[in-house]
Amino acid sequence: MASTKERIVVVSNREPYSVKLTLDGVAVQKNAGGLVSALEPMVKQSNGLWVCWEGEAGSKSQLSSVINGLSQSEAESCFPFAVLPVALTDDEINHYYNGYANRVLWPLFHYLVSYCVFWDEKAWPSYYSANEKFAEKVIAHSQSNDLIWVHDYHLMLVPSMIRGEKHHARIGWFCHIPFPNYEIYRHLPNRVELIRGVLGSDLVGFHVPSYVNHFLECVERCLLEEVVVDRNTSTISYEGRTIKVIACPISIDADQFNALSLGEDVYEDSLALKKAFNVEFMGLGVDRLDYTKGIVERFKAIELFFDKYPQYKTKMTFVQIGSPTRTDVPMYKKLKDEVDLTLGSINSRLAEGSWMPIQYFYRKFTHEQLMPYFAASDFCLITPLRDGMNLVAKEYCLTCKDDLGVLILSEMTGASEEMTEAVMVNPYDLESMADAIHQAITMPASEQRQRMGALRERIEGFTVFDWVDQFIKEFHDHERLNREAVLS
Ligand code: ADQ
Repeated sequence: MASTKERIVVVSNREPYSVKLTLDGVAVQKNAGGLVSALEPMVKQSNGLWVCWEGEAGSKSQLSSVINGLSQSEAESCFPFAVLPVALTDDEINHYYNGYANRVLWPLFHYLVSYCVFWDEKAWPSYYSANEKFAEKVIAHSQSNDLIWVHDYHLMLVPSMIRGEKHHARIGWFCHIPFPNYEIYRHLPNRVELIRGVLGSDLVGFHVPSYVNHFLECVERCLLEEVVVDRNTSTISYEGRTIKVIACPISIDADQFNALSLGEDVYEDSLALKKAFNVEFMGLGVDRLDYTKGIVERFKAIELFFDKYPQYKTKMTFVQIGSPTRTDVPMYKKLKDEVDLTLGSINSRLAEGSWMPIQYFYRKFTHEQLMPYFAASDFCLITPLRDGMNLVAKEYCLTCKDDLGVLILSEMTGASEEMTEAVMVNPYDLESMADAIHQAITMPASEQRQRMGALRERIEGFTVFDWVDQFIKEFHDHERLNREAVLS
């Protein structure tokens, strides 16, 4: 937990709350995802701050326009802590968020180098200036004892920018996506600046040990004799400071998912779903419609499954829930077309009567709405080409009724390093995925319970709240060791 004297200052691109001006006043809604729920109590108890992008200019839900229209007491009653929005120009949004962050860093860190758009000359300057704006906001509003916790690949330069102004600032950075090995990372023209940016932190966190190793390797290869990397202690000596690098796997709010799964209508709704699809077996995929999630390959594996095991035609349906995401980025529009085309060709070739091999919903579901789908599924197919962690895998395991259900998981996810009882697949190997589906629907109940029980226990034993506590504890431990080293 945070010590009593320190405030937690969270810095993230995404805002923790959505706001809307209504006739009755301001409607505030917590943004979905465990991150806000996990950090909210900590920021609130420590009287801390949250620095984030203000949202789309001119929109009714733009944070700053709503906040500016409120008195201080109104603002205080709306949010449990101070939210400090950062204003970005349209150009910055296009070239920083839709540009450098999501057309360079996102594909590259997911090993999809050919998806990177390196030719946008405004991308890097916009990324730099947007990071400067976040850093300036933190510099203007933070105090010396604050623990400043910066999140994700959008803001890799912020730690060093803050340190440049406040040499003794206490800064952590956490990366929610994979960190690639040097052979991939070296493609980045700004690879050195980004590493220097992150090394402004005292503590750097990744989901799993392999990302830690990749980062240490990249630091060593990019900065050569400027750094000393100690692999045994996972520390880096740089510019007279020691930076600790840790693996700290994010998880979910287990109590919340256990409670949601026991919701009044979940079981009945799950039976109704299977009845509506008129099948014996149901499989499920839940993702943002992102090319890293491997949805097209998954559909092709399902087609192969029905070709290889035709006895399951009309008996099994696969349901894919894909929520729209980053719709302003051209690659995402292209992916949507590709998913639609693949789906159309499979369904038109294999459909029999009213039975469809794949049912597809292109819209966002709330967690409550997902529950009956999780509960009705005999297996969940989580097959990203790469994924930092993947929380849907963990959410599914807590929602399976009586531990019945099979998780089929891509070995390219961070989750696969922890969730070893899942049926592992290579998302590029369609045949192995088709066979894994067959293994799942023929798996004896006793084996399902054994695997799922172990997965559930592990998730319940380390929740998203433990993740926050671990990061902060590691921060304090690292500070203490640094102090002791100075004294000795
Ligand atoms: P994401 O890429 O967004 O997150 P993921 O971890 O799978 O991926 O999901 C985050 C949340 O979004 C989950 O709570 C999930 O239920 C929800 N979600 C996903 N698809 C949905 C859909 N179609 N409808 C409704 N809800 C949906 C990034 C990284 C991940 C990492 C997280 C957290 O890419 O690897 O696990 O951050 O660090």
